[in-house]
Amino acid sequence: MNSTDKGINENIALNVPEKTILFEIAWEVCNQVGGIYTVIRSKVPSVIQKWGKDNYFLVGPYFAEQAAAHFDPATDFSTPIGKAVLKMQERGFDVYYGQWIVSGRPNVVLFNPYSVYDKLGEIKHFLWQDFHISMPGNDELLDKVAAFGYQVKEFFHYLCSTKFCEGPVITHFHEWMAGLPIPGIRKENLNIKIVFTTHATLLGRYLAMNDHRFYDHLPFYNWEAEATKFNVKSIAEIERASAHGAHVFTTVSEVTGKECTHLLGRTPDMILPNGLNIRRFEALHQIQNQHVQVKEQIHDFVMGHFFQSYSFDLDKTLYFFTSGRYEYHNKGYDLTLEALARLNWKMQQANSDMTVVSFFITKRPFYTFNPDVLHSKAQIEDVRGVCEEIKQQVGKQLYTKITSSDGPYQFPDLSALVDDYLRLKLRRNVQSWKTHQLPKIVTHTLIDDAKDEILNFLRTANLVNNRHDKVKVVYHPDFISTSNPLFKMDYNQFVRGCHLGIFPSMYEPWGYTPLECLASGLPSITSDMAGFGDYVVKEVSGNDAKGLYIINRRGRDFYEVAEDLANKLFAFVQMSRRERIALRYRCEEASLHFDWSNLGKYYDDAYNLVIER
Ligand code: G6P
Ligand code: 1S3
Repeated sequence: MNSTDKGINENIALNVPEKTILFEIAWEVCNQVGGIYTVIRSKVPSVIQKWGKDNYFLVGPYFAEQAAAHFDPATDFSTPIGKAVLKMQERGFDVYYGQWIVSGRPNVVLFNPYSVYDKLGEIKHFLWQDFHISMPGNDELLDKVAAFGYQVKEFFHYLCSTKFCEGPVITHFHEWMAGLPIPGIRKENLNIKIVFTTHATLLGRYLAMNDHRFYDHLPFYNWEAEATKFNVKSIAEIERASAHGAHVFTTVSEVTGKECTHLLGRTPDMILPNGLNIRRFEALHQIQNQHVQVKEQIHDFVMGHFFQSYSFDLDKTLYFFTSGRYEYHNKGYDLTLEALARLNWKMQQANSDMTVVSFFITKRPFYTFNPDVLHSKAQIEDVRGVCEEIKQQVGKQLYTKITSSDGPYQFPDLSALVDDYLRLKLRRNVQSWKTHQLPKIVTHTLIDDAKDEILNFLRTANLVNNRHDKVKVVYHPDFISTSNPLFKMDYNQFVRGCHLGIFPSMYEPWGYTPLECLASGLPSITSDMAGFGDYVVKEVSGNDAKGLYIINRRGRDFYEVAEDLANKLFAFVQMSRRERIALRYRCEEASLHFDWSNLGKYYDDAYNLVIER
């Protein structure tokens, strides 16, 4: 691969002809679905700095609800792109031009997929006839992708019929949802350069989920047979057509590069690692204060959730968490659970005075919040309310008593200053709140509780929040947000209040979660099978000291790796507070490597190469 040949640390400057125009086309422009949104959005300020605002355009789908919050329509249509949009509108396309309301406010063109639904039959017919891409009739996402792709192709077709394409134009397509126009653009021989980046392969994801020896078997799969088996043939065909049609084909990590070679039949020309806009996270000396503030809020939740049954010392409690889309095996939830069970045993054997509360934040179908969890939370609020009342009463009485006493000064008995009503109220509230039941594992009522893999592991391992367990588990089957009554904070805040993120993925093209931890000043664990982990092993020296722990999973036995992970967790539990504080500073510092101002150079290199070709 080129990136390895040239040395991944080489500083490459953008070297394209003056007035080159860059379009980036992605399904997640103004439309948040997953990680690609983070890539595109976080990159905007640094791209604009290099390209200038007038030479850079993003293209995405138009969905009214998302657009209402993220899109600001233009009033000036006098530019070539504005004029092309008006032309498309004249032809009956529902297309929008304006700015994306994010840092950098880039220009965007958005196409409403529904506006050409009447032509879907014809669009699919030509996809089959021209490129052998078969699109089934009743797949909502594929329909939208086909309709969007058709409009994007028509848009570039129009631009290239004007003088616009006489100057150099680069189009950079991300992922199969946006890649579909590529074969059409090549067939029509439009005068534009094409870069395609795949952020995973769908077939790889399915295979990894179902084959524990996915990487060993990778060179031997028959893509067509496997795609048919998993019923993802259309998407595999789109991925292959996009990869083969691009002048420059790229992906996000070496790990996914290998998958592309075998499943898409083309080795990426280069690797474009994912960065972040680190400045958005930067809090410098504030990271420590923010950690303490948010940790207090997490303490509130933990008191409401656990202290109803029994208590432990919050000053000696560490918060671990894992998060991400629910792919039990791919995301390494299985390994994390096994390691936590081993950690529990190790801490018990060592008679540790620490407690670990481990959060699983993911998305599973549920009915609603568990009423007991909400009830306990409400009850502890009542207890807190009465404590506040007592505080006020005592303060007032103390003041009156001290100031109105004529005799020699004597400090009054504070307990006598609380009246019977409040004593009784407090007693009743506390008694009705306390329970003999164990604290709940899962905060919601799951639709398929009996078959849930996380719960089944915890049941089998008897890691069910027993009083004597040193490792407690809270399974939150929904992403957290400020409107969530249990945590009342967003994900980024939650991260800052924790002590360690655990992400030992088995299949992960890149993986933003550990990088986001790092940028928030939080140590985290990932694996050498995740694109990010693999990159860190090769590119960042002394990573352990920087709070980036990489678990070696490649070619190793699951239980051996689980033991390694448990040992790392145990070592973390044994660190002193002073060591944790120092590590948080080092994490934030190490995250600078991943700022787009540094990693953007790989994109520059891709654009230099596509111009050359
Ligand atoms: C920050 C604060 C310290 C606090 C510490 C707790 O560094 O500035 O005042 O003691 O966090 O750290 P811990 O790792 O124990 O949550
Ligand atoms: C993909 O999103 P995912 O979570 O489906 O793209 C992300 C951005 O490149 C990447 O971080 C992640 O590993 C991929 O899996």
